[in-house]
Amino acid sequence: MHRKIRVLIAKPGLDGHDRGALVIAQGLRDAGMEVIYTGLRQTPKQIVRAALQEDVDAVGLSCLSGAHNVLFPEVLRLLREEKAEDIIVFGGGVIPGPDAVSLEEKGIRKIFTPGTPVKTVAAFVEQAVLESRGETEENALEPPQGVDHIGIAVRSIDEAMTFYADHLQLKAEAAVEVPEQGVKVAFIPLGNTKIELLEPLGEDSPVAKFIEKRGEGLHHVAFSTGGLEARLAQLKREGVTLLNESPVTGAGGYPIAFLHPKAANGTLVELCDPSAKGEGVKS
Ligand code: CMX
Repeated sequence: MHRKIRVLIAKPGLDGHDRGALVIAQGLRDAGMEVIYTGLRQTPKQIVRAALQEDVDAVGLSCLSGAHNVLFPEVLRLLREEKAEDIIVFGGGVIPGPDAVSLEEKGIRKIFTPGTPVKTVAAFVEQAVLESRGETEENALEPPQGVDHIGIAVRSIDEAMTFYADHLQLKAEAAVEVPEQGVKVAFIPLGNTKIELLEPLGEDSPVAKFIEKRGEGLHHVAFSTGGLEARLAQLKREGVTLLNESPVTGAGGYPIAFLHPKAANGTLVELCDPSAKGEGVKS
């Protein structure tokens, strides 16, 4: 069994606002971690001493005073001095984008900006700690390998094909019907990706409703990724809403799953695993 993850949440410097720090502390506790909170106005030295005494796996620094560029690297320096650089340090607060990049370059593992869901922070800490202990599956969080296809909703595949064939000299593969999803689909191979034309099978089809509401056009982007089930479980832990809790078979014969478009600024994202073609999905 894994040893419980221990995290120190610390407020370096002079600002007196700790609501964010307390919310994160509670969120990490809810995720099953042991959390110690330093209280306000700690020096980097006090924070590092507490981290060592409490034998924590990670330190979360919260700073709203604008002194993050000095205080955060100082915590890293003191941890190195104590040969405790294996402790993961992450941060949050009012931190401008360029500062976040520079702090991450200096060794802060991740800077979270206001509005980040607490579950995202918890999932990050869990992943980073388990990785540093060698307790995670390798490659669990590899980025997607590419865009498998781009889905375009059209009223008629035949009519839409005149543009792709006559003007772009592209050819579609034979259309297939996916009655469970209410669509007829034609893939147009294009370099290392594909265009997927989606034609509704009837008025109740989700694609018919999409066209009625928004007109024909870009419907979804599909990223190819291995380990689809593990990735969906991870996304769920991170607080991302899934439209498919587990994979279903897509038009290409491989497992796919849709995420709620609010996860990606209004774009419907599909994750798919072409390498699992023909293996079927667990029911
Ligand atoms: N773009 C942006 N937003 C979209 C969207 C799209 N293409 N499709 C749906 N949404 C929004 C809805 O408006 C809704 O928003 P709210 O929650 O704010 O109301 C939300 O996403 C959920 O949509 P829903 O229709 O209520 O949810 P369902 O779980 O019933 O269905 C989905 C979701 C995406 C599967 C369905 O709408 C759909 O498009 N089905 C067709 C899937 C398809 O293209 N299959 C082809 C084969 C797949 C392949 O192999 O590529």
